[in-house]
Amino acid sequence: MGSQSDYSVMKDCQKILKILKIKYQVLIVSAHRTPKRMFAFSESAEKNGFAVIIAGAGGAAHLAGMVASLTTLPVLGVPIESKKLKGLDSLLSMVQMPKGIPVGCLAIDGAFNAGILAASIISNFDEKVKSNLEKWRRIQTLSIKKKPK
Ligand code: RP5
Repeated sequence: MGSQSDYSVMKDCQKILKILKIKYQVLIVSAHRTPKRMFAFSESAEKNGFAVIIAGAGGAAHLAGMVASLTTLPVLGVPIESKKLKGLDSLLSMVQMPKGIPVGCLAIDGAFNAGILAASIISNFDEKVKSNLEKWRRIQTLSIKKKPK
């Protein structure tokens, strides 16, 4: 994520990754405040065993796009709600990536879904994660009542 201030939202992602037993790292990597850290992380991510990168950032949220430009790993972007524009700035910065370098953009503050989507991608080659995800989805379905209280 781009800042410590994104963590309250990105914790949701951590929550589902833990439930689905997916190994992860949580880091602050800012495209503009720590550009060298962003380069080093992105360029070595594949070699370091990452399968998916989830980038949460707000405002002029260029983190996901910049990371995506430095790796061919799938990059999922979580636009974080901003104070001034309620996250519309973050959303448009991420979703409007120019042709050639895609970012899979989630909803504003959609950190939980980013984790689920990462699990779906990982499920393509990891049977254990696939079965954890399927189980979690079954439980979710069963938890939905037929009638409201
Ligand atoms: C972005 O600027 C971060 O991703 C964060 O959402 C936003 C504000 O950062 P702080 O000023 O709270 O550190 O880089």
